Amino acid sequence: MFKFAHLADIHLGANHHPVLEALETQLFMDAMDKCIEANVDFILICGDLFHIGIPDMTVVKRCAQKLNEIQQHGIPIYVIFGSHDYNPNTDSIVNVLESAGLIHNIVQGKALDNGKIGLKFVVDPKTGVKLVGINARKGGVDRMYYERLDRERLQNEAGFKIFCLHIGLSEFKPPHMAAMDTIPISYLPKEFDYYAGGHIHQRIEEKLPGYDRVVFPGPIFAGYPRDLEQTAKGEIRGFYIVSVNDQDVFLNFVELFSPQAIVYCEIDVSGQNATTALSRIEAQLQQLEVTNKIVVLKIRGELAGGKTSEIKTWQLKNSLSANGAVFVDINKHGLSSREFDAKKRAGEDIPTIEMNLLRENIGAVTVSIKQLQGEHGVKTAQTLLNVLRVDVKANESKRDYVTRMIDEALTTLKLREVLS
Ligand SMILES: [Mn+2]
Repeated sequence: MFKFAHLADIHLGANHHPVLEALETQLFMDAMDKCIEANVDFILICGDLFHIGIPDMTVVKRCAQKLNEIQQHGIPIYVIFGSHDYNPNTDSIVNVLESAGLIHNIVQGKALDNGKIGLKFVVDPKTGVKLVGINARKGGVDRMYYERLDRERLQNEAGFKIFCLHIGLSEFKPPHMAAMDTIPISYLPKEFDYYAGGHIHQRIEEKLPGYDRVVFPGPIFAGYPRDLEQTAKGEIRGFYIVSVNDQDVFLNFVELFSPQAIVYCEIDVSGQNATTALSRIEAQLQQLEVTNKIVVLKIRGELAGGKTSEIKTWQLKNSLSANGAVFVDINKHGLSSREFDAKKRAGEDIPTIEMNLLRENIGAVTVSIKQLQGEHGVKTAQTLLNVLRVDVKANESKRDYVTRMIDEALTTLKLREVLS
């Protein structure tokens, strides 16, 4: 019989508010202590141990101390790197911890003669468990690794096998993560005893023919405000301790952080003017019991008058803090105002509004280049807008982002040859 722990998406260093930062640290320490108490044979961390490649050194120091304590107990920590662990220009802190022998990256791959990618198993010396995995990379490079994976050889290997991944699977994509890039499960080799997932910030425990145990523990706390919101709505955060006894595999989810710690409140202010809305929100918040709680407040709807900025975030935060809240997150993404958003009429989405504005104004463009005139001009402008509105990718350096933007803009304007 043996036991292992499976964690992912710890995101150390993500939270800067003192209360959240303390919780983030505490929950990681708790998780590690529970692994020691349970006497696990090894620990798996499937990506995103840290929130960024080079985090605050105090965060790193605390983590390294704890990893050292785990090592003193003779428990190896096997990892794959997540999308957040990757640093484009230099080594990340996970590379440093690996060099120091505190964690072991299990990814050992090489290109095979037939164009496929072969992965080598890492065997845990104590239990004989065989581990393989793929590190996450930015820009979908890891997707290509999965596509080219030599699955057959991995499938045929005997023994208790674990496949570690840090990518979403199309079959198990939560609806609120619809925009996330995923791979079909058929990219993974079949017949592994356990598929240890990371990257999806939600607990998932599933199976499909050939894939008996597909498990994503989700974060142990929160890498983003949205994680807090999901927790407030009922997601319990924690990790897995998996016990294996001959043919029997038992999954035990260890709870670390529960919705009781958070008060979630969603207020719709549609049809009210800003002043009335603010005082009604204030009144509603006074009804909440928030002492020693984290508060996640979502304000949405279309104001009939006034500006959205008149719903003063600082004022609401102050009154909640005065009532004992330890941290307040206010989300106004779904809030708009009819008066100051007159262009946005019912049924008109942003692309339509942009198209109409471009058509109305294209006549003012006085250049002889056909591509920039009339309907051609409108199309070019809209394509350029779409290119320029793309956000910086997770862990993309500012320099890489600027280069990518310039490059794509030049391609859109067909200026690349002219300038090269
Ligand atoms: Mn993550």
